[in-house]
Amino acid sequence: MFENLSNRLQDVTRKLLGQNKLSEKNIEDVLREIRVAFLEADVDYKVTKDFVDAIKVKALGQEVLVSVTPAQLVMKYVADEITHLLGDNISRIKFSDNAPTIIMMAGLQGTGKTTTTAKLALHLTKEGHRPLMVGLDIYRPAAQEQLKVLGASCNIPVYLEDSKNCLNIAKNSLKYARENNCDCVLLDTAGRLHIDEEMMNELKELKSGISPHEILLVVDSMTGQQAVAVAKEFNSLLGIDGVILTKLDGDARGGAALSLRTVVQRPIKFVGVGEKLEDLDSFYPDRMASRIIGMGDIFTLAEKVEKIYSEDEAKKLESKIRKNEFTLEDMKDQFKNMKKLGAMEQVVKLIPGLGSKINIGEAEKNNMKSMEAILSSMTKMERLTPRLLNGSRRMRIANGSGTTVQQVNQLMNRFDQMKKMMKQFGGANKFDMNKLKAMGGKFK
Ligand SMILES: Nc1nc2c(ncn2[C@@H]2O[C@H](COP(=O)(O)OP(=O)(O)OP(=O)(O)O)[C@@H](O)[C@H]2O)c(=O)[nH]1
Ligand SMILES: [Mg+2]
Repeated sequence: MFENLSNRLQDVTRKLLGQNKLSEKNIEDVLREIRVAFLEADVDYKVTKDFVDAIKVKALGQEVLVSVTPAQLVMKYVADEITHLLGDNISRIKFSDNAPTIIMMAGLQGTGKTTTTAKLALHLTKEGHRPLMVGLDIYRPAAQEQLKVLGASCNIPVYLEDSKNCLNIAKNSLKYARENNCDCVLLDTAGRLHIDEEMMNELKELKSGISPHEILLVVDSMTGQQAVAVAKEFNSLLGIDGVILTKLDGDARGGAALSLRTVVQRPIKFVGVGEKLEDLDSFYPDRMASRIIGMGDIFTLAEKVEKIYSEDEAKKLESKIRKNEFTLEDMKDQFKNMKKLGAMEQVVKLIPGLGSKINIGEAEKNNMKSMEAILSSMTKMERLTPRLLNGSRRMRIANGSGTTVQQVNQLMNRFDQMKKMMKQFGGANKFDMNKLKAMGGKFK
């Protein structure tokens, strides 16, 4: 999802973090790179321009803060502005006090209306609702069959009628819903290849005939700016309440997601992220933004770190990382500190560049326990001088910790990886705990 854009922005981020001071010229360079990244991602031209301008105003006008480098500040601005482009806050479905809530799905052919209708129905079921799906694609017999099969697979009732009058079917389905205690009705309408008058008239007629509480437009994320243009036209001709962006799983660019809200002035409410019925997510702009930037939630991380490390500890670790003197003894301390943090996976997910890649399951948690046991079975001398750990010592440690030599070797590999990663993040000014803490405190 959004890999291309994400990779480009991560390159910018890495360059930024490596800089201690930013001049006007540097800022211009960074902004140019962001601009190219956005345009390559098929973000709307005006949206891109306004975005870059907004960052520029903030970056040039920034106050000099002792605790944060200008580069880190710019990064924070980029994250904030992307969140803003995506819509700031989550936008939910509005339910009517008078059941059933009527949700009308609209969109061009093949965008995923029927699949998404079923996905949304399943989602609502999980929230305790009792949805009814209604087949209004009366032109293709296969369309009705598709909905029926989907309904059967997730045990959600489907209302179908052999009639050529959409409005009548819709009205009858509302009656059916009331009689059968369904509190929301999802109307799966027919799609067309292009926006044509016939389709719009049918949708308008439905709109005025049954007054849906939500008109959700389904658009295919992979079609980029075309999706945005379609949404704009639907909104001006019909009026829509929100957008469901499908096929995000196949969209490496993300231009539609980033342009939609600004161009169409309507929120993205859900995103389709796969073909399975479970593959529908509520759309959280902030989470999506940190995913796009690929930096994890660096600010929350800073806050958590602050709670755990005393100022002295942080300074000591920082200087060790910088001098590349990180030992197994420090790793042991880290395990201790991580335990204090409670849920490990939450912390790991916050680490820039790792967040999306790591998922800690039960097996991994047990693995962590074994690693701690292994570290405790080493002598302090061994922890401080890892190269002492030859075969016979590893055997002794495995026996002492109730693990195997293979597990001891795995831990040593992991230690090497950690060292490498820290070297990467730990060059001058890149891993400054105090600065991270300051950012967390100021901008949360
Ligand atoms: N990968 C992926 N595929 C999706 C997603 N949403 C829908 N699809 C696929 O897109 C194709 C078209 O989906 P439909 O639900 O039939 O589309 P439609 O808009 O109802 O199409 P018409 O009724 O012909 O207008 C199907 O093969 C779906 O499995 C998604 O989020 N990700
Ligand atoms: Mg369909």
